[in-house]
Amino acid sequence: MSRKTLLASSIAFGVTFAAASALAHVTLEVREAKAGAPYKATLRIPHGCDGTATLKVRAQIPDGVIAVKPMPKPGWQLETVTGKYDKTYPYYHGQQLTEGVREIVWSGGKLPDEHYDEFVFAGFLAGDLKPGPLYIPVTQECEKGEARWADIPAPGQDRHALKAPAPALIILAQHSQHGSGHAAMADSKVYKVGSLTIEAPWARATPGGAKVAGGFMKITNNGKEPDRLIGGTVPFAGRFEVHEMAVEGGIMKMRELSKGLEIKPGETVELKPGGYHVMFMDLKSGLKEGETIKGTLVFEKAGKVDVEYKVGAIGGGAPMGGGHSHH
Ligand SMILES: [Cu+2]
Repeated sequence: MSRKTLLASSIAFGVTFAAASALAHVTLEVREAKAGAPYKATLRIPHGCDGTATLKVRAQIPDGVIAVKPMPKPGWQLETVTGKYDKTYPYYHGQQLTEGVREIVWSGGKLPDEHYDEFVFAGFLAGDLKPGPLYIPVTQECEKGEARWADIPAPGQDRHALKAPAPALIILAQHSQHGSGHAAMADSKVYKVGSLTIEAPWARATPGGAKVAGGFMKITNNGKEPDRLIGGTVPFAGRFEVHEMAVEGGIMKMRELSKGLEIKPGETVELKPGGYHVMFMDLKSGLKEGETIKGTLVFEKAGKVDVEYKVGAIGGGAPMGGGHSHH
């Protein structure tokens, strides 16, 4: 092969590569997620800019993605730009988050065009995120030029027609509030007390010998005054507590809300696996899937109300943070 041919073929190769890589966008590894849950974003960088190495990657955090923490990357420096959120978001510990990381910058590394790499951050998808796409614009700064992955489709436009689409995460509808194992909830009941509405109480079946079980429901305050869920009873439990989930030392744990769970006027608070829940403690007997259990709930202002819990499958719904490892 003459030198000339070699050169010609490598040019041809180069062209093919450029054409192929133009199709490879910056994308998220996991492209669907539920609102009201943690999310790990893995941004996949398939190539540089026009054949040159990537030196910096910036990710913009959209509204509704809160409590963001970037994952440090060997060989890269990490910077975050923090700022105010578009509004106040409820989070674990009954915390109200008003600000946090809005942009992440990985810099000082060098990702050659012919290599692939991933940049990761963890965060929480706010419970009120609307189902549909959520865009995470990414900018790659390279030895020569930059690539901005920030195009967002206009209404009716096909995302795939975009030249440099922003990585998209599809927020899934929470049509089944209680996750799987919950067909029985179709005929769920609504209870009223004072200005409160309690919808579809349910509990999880317990494995043999379990001493605790979780109860879940939706509570809406239609009144003008805040109220609090402060307690309740079920006949088969020694104690009844109101719990929240909180991250402690990187591990999700549950703990008692000693002042109860506030339901503000006009608000609906959902008790669900992985979030607020009521806890039946010191169980005298287990809960079996399919049965109905009677109990009461006690509110600070509205007082006492009788409810019935439907018992769903063991582990039905989202996992509760690795079991009941509290107390
Ligand atoms: Cu609990």
